[in-house]
Amino acid sequence: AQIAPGAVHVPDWLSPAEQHAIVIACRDWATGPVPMRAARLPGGQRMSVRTVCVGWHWQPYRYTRTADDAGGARVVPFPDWLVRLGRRALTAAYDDPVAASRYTPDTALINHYDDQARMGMHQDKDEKVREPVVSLSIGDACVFRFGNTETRTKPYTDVELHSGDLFVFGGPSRLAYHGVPKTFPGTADPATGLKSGRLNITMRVTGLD
Ligand code: MD3
Ligand code: FE
Repeated sequence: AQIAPGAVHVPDWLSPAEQHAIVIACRDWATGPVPMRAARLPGGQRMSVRTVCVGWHWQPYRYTRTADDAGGARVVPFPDWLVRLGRRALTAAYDDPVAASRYTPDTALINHYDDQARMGMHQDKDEKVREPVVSLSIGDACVFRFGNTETRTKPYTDVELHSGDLFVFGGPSRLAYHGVPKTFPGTADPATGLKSGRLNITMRVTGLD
């Protein structure tokens, strides 16, 4: 369903087997050279979600190749299977096979939400290009708040995201404010392999080299 121009929600897109494979990959990354951590904001506060990155390392509010805020190791390369998954995601969301075949995400941010974690309303504008963002949800359901491009307040649309859902944000929606005001603890199917909480994978094109 199109929530706004360029913002497309595809419920139940990932199969249980794909969700399980992604959980295993995220667990490997989370315990790899740059461990999953709660990023520290410039003001000093820690984010309530924990994040691990592949391709580029995101720290509020820039991308680096080495995690100088998390031990200094080099982040793992962006895997080809994730590029292919990103192209399938664009194919599912938009009627534009040529754009889908050219889509080449080079970074993914993997956020884990425990039962208390939230994501305040923000824009994603640390990327230098405005290619679509692909979002995959696994584990507990949540309320995703999709706002407008002008303010972090109303008007916004609340959408429930469930395990396996795909959301693509491109075109006029690419710079919309968005956030996660709550999750629904204990709603996940344990078959994904995720023990608790909610996992969100966002693929992006940084435009960096
Ligand atoms: C709309 N993540 O990592 S995913 C983020 O569920 C982030 O962890 C949330 O916001 C999460 O930056 C929301 C949905 C999402 C991701 C990126 C977007 C929506 C977006 C970029 C532009 C517009
Ligand atoms: Fe975001």
